[in-house]
Amino acid sequence: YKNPNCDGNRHVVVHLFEWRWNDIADECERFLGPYGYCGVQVSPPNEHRIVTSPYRPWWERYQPVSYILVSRSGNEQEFKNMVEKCNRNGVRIYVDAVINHMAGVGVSGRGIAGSYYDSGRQDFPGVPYSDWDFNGRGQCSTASLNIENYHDPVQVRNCRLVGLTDLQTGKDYVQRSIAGYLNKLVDIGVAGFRIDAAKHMWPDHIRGILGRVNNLNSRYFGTGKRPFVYQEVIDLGGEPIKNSEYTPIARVTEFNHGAHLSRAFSKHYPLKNLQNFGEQWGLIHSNDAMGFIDNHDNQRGHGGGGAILTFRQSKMYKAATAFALAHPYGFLKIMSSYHWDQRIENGKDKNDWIGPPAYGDGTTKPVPINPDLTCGDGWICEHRWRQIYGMVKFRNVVSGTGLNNWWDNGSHQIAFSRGNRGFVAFTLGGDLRTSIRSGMADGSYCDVISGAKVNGRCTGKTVSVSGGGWVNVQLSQSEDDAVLAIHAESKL
Ligand code: ARE
Ligand code: CA
Repeated sequence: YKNPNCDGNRHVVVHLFEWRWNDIADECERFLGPYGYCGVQVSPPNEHRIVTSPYRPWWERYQPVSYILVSRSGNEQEFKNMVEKCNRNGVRIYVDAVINHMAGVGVSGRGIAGSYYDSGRQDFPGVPYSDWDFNGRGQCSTASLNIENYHDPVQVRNCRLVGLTDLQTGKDYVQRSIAGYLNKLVDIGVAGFRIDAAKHMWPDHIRGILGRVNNLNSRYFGTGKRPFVYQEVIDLGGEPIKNSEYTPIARVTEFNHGAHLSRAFSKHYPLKNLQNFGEQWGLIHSNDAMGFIDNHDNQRGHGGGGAILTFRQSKMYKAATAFALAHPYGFLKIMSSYHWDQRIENGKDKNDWIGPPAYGDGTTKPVPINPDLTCGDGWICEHRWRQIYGMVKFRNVVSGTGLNNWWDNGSHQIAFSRGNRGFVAFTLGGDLRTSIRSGMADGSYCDVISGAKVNGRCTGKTVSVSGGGWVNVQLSQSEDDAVLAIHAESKL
């Protein structure tokens, strides 16, 4: 379950948070395929609650009503078309699987596909699940039936996460229902899953469910391939539940990866400290990790939080992302966000619920593309920022090499090579103008941060390597970016 099943030499996933299936299909063809992305994490595709107070928050999609493939992003036919078109363009689809729970208690009505539900009675006929499929007094000991104490692992698994009706994921019937949903997706051609709220499921239950999941569709993946799985377990230390309980099963989200890099690129400590970044910093093994700077929760103060860099601190964010993409650690995911107006009161964003750009009736807007490749209508599209897609390509080009020729100035300036395939330099403190040893062949290269190699010419800074691998680094503190990067395929 740890192999992402990428097509060819592709290594990075993008989370197209709240995008419609039709837009993702187009994006695979016009951008993600050509620019070398491996795949897309999509928002939950199953039927969910329609929340009207607040009006249509993004988080309504984390409240399942059934496993019918109708959601705010589109219907089943649109989902199938997307998977087909993306796979045809070499881009994989990973589904955010919300399987620990159903909708929050105390509401009834119809979900977005029209299925009736009554979460007060724990009745979800669209699956169907009934009261006896959920954890109750027999399994959860808190008076509220909610998780009240993260230091009690039984509560964390058997009680309700923020009031969400908690499934008995150990039950044969529940496992079969969940596996039925995942198998439908696998048969359509998805390449894997993010397991939402995996911390709230017993590891053995996840094992049991995955054991019932089919091999990937051989039409796209060849025979005998298992889905890629990454489990959402927030382990920032200090709680009894450890990500190491989950790494024997499949990959795990490594929240400390982005937390450390966010602190480093916010200058909480000198960049030179990153010399031994990785497992030596207490991170889980590189092959077990799904790494990222920010995600859809912690970019708005949900789930984990802390001083996480986001698109709002764009220069530092691009530099932190560039470091992550240049460094060999982990399998990586890029966040692709939409804009919302923050309203911070007492340190909390009152607008943390705001959903995607939408029309008055709550329907999500399409993603318009500007001539300079950026997106309009409130879609941020970090994955289309030149500094980010340039480094996604860098990661593909240097794949399989190690980290060599570490250089630092003892403080906020660093540089390193990736074998003889790539070289990066960073400064967060003062101009960086010096020659640094690299593994690169002598010649002229195009810096893929300030520009790109287009038709053999460089639209950004040209960088010369001479004298047997010495890079003439010219990177001033006042430039738009704190990074310079060249690779074997940006040679002029
Ligand atoms: C919403 C409302 C709630 C309401 C509930 C039920 O906001 O007020 O009670 O509905 O009606 C998302 C949102 C939630 C939202 C939920 C359902 O973030 O606000 O609740 O959808 O609509 C923990 C979990 C972790 C989880 C984070 C958010 O361990 O798994 O909380 N992350 C995933 C998703 C979320 C999603 C869910 C799970 C639920 O990524 O987007 O919630 O499907 C410490 C602990 C962490 C803990 C963290 C925050 O750091 O170590 O384990 O994360 O605190 O509590
Ligand atoms: Ca649970």
